[in-house]
Amino acid sequence: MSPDGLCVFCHESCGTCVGPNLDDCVSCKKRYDFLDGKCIKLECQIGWLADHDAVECVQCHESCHTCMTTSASGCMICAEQTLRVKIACVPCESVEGFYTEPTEPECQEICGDGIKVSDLIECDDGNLDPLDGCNELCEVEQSFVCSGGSPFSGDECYYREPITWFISVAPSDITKVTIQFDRDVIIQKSKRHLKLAVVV
Ligand SMILES: [Ca+2]
Repeated sequence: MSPDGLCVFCHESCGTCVGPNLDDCVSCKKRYDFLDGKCIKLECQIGWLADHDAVECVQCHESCHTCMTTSASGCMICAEQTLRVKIACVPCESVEGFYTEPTEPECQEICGDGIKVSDLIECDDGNLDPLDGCNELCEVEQSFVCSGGSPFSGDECYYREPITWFISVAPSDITKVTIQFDRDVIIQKSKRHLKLAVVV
């Protein structure tokens, strides 16, 4: 109330007051904290948490980007180069199949270790060899299909186009037969010896 007996508004930060000024608050509005006779709003930067009892910003645990409490299990968003496992954010290396790439904020999946634990790689056939369906960057190669990759097993890759092949016979010697394929193939020896009869 003013000296002339009229009602006046409290300061916008006050819940109740004895005057209109910032330092006339008796109690604070919601989301304001009482400190040194004034109601203040704690604005904490990312990675810090408003402690309304101590009326100060406190740092989140180092594994957190943002947090609800300052403990290791209080992260809302995990810090860079960590992964959430149950309630905690742990370094990439703590999770099988992942590693830390120093220049990347996200954990990276290991390529070539024979397991596939995320969608960060297309395939993992347990090696870094190209031309077998899953290349050295763990990308599915053209015309291949890979399947079976899981946290417990690697991918198996198959060529999805049928193989085309040609047979030719040397005119000078009909016992010499040439078979040509449209791509590299692996010739497996059969236990049975087959005689081929070539008719020209
Ligand atoms: Ca490969």
